[in-house]
Amino acid sequence: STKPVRIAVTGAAGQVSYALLYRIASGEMLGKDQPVILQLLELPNEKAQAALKGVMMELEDCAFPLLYGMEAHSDPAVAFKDTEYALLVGSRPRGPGMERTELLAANAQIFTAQGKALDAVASRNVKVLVVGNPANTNAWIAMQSAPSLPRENFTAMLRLDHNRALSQLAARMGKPVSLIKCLAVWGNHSSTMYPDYRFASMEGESVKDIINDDAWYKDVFLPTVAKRGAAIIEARGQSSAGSAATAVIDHMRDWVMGTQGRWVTMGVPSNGEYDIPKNVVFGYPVTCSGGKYTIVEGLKFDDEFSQDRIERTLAELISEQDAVKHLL
Ligand code: NAX
Repeated sequence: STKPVRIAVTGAAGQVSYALLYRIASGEMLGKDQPVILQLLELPNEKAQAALKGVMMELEDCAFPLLYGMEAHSDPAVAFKDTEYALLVGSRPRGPGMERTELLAANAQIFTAQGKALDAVASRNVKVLVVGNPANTNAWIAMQSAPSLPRENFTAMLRLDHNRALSQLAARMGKPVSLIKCLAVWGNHSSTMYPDYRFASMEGESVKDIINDDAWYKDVFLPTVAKRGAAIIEARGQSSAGSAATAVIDHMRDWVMGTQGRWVTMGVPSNGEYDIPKNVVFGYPVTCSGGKYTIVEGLKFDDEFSQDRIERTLAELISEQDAVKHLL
């Protein structure tokens, strides 16, 4: 279609957005024939709005043929008007000495307001991706604050964890990432997530059998994926941005265009799959087709290690919900 679609991006002057907006405008997310209008949201303060103007000047200087329009906003109730896609990247970072509960509360406020704004003015089909941390709980808050929108339209980003896990497995086997199928990352986008290679295959063979090294899996692979964000900060002095933007593009493109049966990981509200309580936004393996995702069902959790990992990441999500639910 040649009709442009409206894409809202929050935290638009931040570093993830700086790596993301050019790729959306060049057609990497929705395809090279889909014109876009960017509705960019930043904090109302002068510094943030000035930085946003600078990003928009650069986007203008790219002369992207697909970029039909751009808007700068400081109010979500305006920024989300008629938007078909909402990428909620901005959130409150942990300040010095800030308690976890304070951080959760600050974000609860942001994502309650943004959920309400989506509910009021966005397209009824809006596809929402929450990137800002704590991503799963923020997505849950936005979803709870938008009762007139379909629950399944609210998702959280675990794709960066998925991609990190893919690359580590591929490197260990000395094979291209594209050959690995059926990897899953369960749970929260945090160090408790569970990257699970039990069902993964490469050229028809079990990845677990090919690697055949349980100690490597448990003592090297799992902590490497879990601590990768911290390792990037340590090395670069700043948190992941290029890889995070790539994961946003992957998540949205796959959701919209489909995965042709391939599994990917998305944080989505549970309907009770794998005994996760309803509405908890949980990392699940999914396939996508026709603009919808389907949770991969029927996988067995018959080993104690996996059961324990799922319980741990679920417990963390429940405790995050408990810390904020009185604020909704
Ligand atoms: P930055 O601090 O560079 O940018 C965040 C931007 O959001 C800032 O410009 C800020 O002014 C803006 N902002 C804050 N509150 C806002 C609000 N209420 N409305 C609109 N804008 C608001 O952070 P950046 O490195 O870009 O990271 C963005 C978020 O992504 C962080 O919460 C970060 O923790 C999270 N991440 C999540 C990842 C994931 O896999 N789910 C990976 C990447 C990233 O670390």
